[in-house]
Amino acid sequence: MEEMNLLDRFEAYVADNKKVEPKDWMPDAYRKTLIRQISQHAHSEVVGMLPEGNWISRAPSLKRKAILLAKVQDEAGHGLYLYSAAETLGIDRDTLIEELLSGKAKYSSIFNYPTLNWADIGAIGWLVDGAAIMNQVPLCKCSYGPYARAMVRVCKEESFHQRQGYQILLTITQGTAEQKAMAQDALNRWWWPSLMMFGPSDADSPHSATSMRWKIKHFSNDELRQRFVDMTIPQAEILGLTVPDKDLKWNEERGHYDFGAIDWEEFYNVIKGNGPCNKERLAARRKAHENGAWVREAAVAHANKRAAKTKAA
Ligand code: FAQ
Repeated sequence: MEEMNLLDRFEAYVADNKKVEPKDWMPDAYRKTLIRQISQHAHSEVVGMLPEGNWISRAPSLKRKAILLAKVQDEAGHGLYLYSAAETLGIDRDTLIEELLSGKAKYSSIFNYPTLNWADIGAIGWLVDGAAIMNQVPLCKCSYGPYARAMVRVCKEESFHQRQGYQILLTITQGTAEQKAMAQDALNRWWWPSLMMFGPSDADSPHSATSMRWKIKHFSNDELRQRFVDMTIPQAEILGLTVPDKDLKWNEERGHYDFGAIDWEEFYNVIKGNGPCNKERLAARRKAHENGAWVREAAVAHANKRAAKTKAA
């Protein structure tokens, strides 16, 4: 039997739903696209702390504050798991952080929108975490072992996040007419950016075909976006809120909701760095990085001291 070359063997291996581990042979393009996706995902978790962090000191009660604080800390944890997963591919964390801070690396478009009022915190949990789960549950089956395993825990936590957001909105929508209007306003502003989180439509998604063949992605951007719309509309109805899309309607034949056209110009503008908060977000991350320099230096000094002690012993 003719021997299969490494690439063919790799393709057959992932097609068989087997996991690739850090020391296994993998094509350069597989490694590269995973570093790209996992690091972008890690940056998103970390930058994603900023819009909600903005409301920790202004949460309406001690209980809401404690919940929000825990959620934002969870996002930091997700960033750490994901940076660690990316590092197993042979890239170091300093390089990844440098790529974020220099503006070279992308992070999710959604975190470049402002949080203007408390209802926005509900909308982020409900829609942004809801979209994140829809996209990330299939990643628990990603062909790359360390990423898939990290995603299991991330998804459990995101599920709690989604519920806390929905519960905030459920409370607000049962309040005064003014509170209900605040919730509607939040939905109006977060709806379309949440749909954009799934990425460009399939016809314009350069990475999807290969990533699906390699079982990094199991569903296309449009498939997941459609699932999200189908799941979310009944939830909006329970809240008594209206999704800001005049073209939205149930399509009996397809068994899905039809929805209006996404403003892709806005999406590409945001990912190019020109969204409402891109500059503010990167400035905040740069400042946090500078302020944390002494912690990194102290950790290195401590590690060196311990290493010297072990050597001397
Ligand atoms: N924003 O060919 P595709 C969260 C880029 S975490 C910015 O379709 P792919 C938790 C894409 O990178 C949210 N850029 O690419 C949380 C590529 O650019 P490149 C983040 C985007 O990789 C909640 C180009 O467009 N989740 O929310 C976006 O096959 C609440 C072409 O796109 C993940 O990262 C976008 N929305 O599919 C935290 C999940 N979409 O690299 C705090 C993992 C696309 O060639 C509070 N990632 N681009 O320069 C994925 O599943 C995929 O990477 C996609 C994009 C689906 C995002």
